[in-house]
Amino acid sequence: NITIKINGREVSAPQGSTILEAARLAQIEIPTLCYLKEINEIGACRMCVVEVKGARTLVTACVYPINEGMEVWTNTPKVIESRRKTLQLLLSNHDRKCLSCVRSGNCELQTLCREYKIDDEAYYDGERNGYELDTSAAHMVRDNNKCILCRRCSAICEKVQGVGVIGANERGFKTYIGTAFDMDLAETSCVSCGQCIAVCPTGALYEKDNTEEVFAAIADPEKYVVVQCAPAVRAGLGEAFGMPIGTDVEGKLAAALRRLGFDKVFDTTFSADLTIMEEANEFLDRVQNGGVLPLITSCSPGWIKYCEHYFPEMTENLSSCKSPQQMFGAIAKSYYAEKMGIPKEKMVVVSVMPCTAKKFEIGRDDENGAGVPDVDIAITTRELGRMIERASIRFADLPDEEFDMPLGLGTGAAVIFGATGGVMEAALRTAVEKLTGEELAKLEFTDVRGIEGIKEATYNVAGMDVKVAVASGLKNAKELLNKVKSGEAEYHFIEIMGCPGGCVNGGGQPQQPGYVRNTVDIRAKRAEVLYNLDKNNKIRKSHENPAIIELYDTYLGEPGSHKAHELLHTTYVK
Ligand code: HC1
Repeated sequence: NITIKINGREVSAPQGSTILEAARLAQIEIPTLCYLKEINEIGACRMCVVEVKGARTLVTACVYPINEGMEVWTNTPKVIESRRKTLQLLLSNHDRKCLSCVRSGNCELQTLCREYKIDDEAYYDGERNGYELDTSAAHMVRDNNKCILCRRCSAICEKVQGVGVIGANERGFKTYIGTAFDMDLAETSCVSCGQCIAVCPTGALYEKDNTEEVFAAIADPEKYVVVQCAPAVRAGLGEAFGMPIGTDVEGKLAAALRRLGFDKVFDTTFSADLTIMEEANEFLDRVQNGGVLPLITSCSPGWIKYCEHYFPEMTENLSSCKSPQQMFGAIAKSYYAEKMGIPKEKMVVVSVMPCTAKKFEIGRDDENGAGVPDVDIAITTRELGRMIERASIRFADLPDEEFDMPLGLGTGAAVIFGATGGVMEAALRTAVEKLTGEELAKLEFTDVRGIEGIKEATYNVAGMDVKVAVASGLKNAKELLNKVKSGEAEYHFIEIMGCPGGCVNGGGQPQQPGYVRNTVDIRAKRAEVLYNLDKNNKIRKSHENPAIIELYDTYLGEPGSHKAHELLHTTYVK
């Protein structure tokens, strides 16, 4: 370790640490804006400047390494003046319509401006870059007028997702974040994961807002509006109301949706169980009849788009199962509509998802099992938070309520879909019992749990070694698939989720500021909510969900039946 002094206090930190890291070890906070640990460590924004004894200028703490005996001051008048100038300069070319900005209240620039008392935001006003909004993509809007060029978006797109469709164009004052050749985002190989939105500190990147459509559908007496909620929403929504990361709000979520006026409040866990029935069946079929292996999961639309763009030769490995979101819509508009005597054209299916790619998924081809679109409107966890605010619902004061039946009944296996490894674990609980014909002694497949980017395990099932792998985050997916393609690794079954950590860390979840992202494992805390819900659920295997059993008995027949194929399976483009 190396010992230095920060603000007169002795601090010891490992060799190779930066000033920022050493300060954090001693609970001394230095403000940052562009810095994202291990993703964007470029010292560009200069918010983290500090004074170092003997240095000729202020240094950027996020990239400056410590050395023995160094003396650092983090809050001198000189430091504060420099940070104020940085903020004033950023504001001089910033769209300052903060009152109505989607990020007002949780914008990192706004917070710093308040903390540094920037009451002269026009101080450096001069020439402005006026940018047109890019609204071409189904899932998001890019507004460079609010961009501060921190490059967190392009870093996560390239380094974590391995996609790299946005980056800095031009130089100097003209620098802006854009696509190659200034194409519309919709024309690029953007996979709609929304990770760029999740890390954006300002309102420069945000999801397409579909909340008005939802309010209008609810208010329309001609419409029967049902809502479904993805597993991960209950592990993230509380954060939109200031609750600690890792708060389970399942009961309040159901209560809030009911108060918003939906006719029925259902749960995507129902159709996650259904997905397991179909996918386990598909897996066993491929294993027993020499089908294409490894089978790869298909519930994450960001991953699907990535596969189609970057690994088109592997689309045959994709499960033909629609995602639970889409299966839910297909069943709501067929089985449920028929049972309730509601014309399917009158039914509006809204989904609340932790994911921006779900907005894209609802418009894909072959996602209209009942002859009408499976899902009509997909909103993110954040949009639901805004709807709850707009309807003046006091979220924290809501009682816990239950989802409606029967499409609100899901098992413990289904709720863990929202964490990386969860789909694999859920599928194994069903596939192993089907293969062996015996009840599992232990339901937990802990090897596939945890937030590591790539996990693998081998299970001996009925005399066969079943090799499985799990990847989350598309760069990890790429690494895994390249090993499969080269023959370096061989698996029977692979789960891939587009977002690092799975849906709990989806691009549509409430944003946490950089300093939280850098110091707290958000993914693990949210995943814990789901694993606890699984543990406490009386039913923990998809094939034991009574609502699913009834659906097969009275409507679909067997998993993989003709009717199941018509409603619940889809196709891909190469
Ligand atoms: Fe997901 Fe899924 S787990 S993809 O992350 O398979 O979005 O939560 O709803 O569809 O169930 C997302 C989450 C979600 C689907 C399910």
